[in-house]
Amino acid sequence: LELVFATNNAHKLEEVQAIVGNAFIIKSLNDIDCNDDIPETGETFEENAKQKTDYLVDKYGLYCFGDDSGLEIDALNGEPGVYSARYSGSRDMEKNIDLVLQKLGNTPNRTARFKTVISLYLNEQQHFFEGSIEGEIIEERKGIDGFGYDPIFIPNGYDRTFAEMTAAEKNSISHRAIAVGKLAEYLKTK
Ligand code: ITT
Repeated sequence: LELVFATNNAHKLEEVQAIVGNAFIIKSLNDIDCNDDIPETGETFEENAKQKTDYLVDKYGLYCFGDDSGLEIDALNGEPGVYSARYSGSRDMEKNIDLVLQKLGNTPNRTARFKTVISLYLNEQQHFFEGSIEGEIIEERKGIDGFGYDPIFIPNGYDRTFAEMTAAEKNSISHRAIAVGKLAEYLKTK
């Protein structure tokens, strides 16, 4: 089975490829010569994930999946949430992380979670698969691996950030690993 992954984020592509192994074949947007910046205007991860697959279905009629994800911080009322990629107004992750740390200041309540919702369009049917991981936001960056907000997030039960873990370690516990695991289980039944 071949599915197009509706993402422009090379880190997501790499993580999902590593997680699925040979369970199914992933084609990137590059593989189908699509350079489009797919619109994301929804208010929930579900809506945005569906917009990504709807776009490919409408334009190319392809079976595909999309990942919409982000970081929800309790003390910021769930922000950055669906605005995670552009929280500071740009995709500059230095600025996005600075803004989170500045807004949190030295508040003791630092609980947060990463969430991923995967939208799958296959055989004329729409499905969603979710994953989340609880943790906390630390006061300064640690680690250089991973991407996005990984340097400031420590998952519960660990003493290192996602950015201090190997890719294999992050990919065994992450929100994305959980959602992709559910996707792969579902695809096995097809
Ligand atoms: P596509 O829409 O093209 O897939 P994107 O980067 O715009 O790529 P999202 O709209 O889903 O993706 O935004 C998610 C943002 O949340 C992402 O840019 C990161 O800043 C952050 N994020 C998502 N998953 C993450 C992870 O595993 N580790 C750290 N940050 C993550």
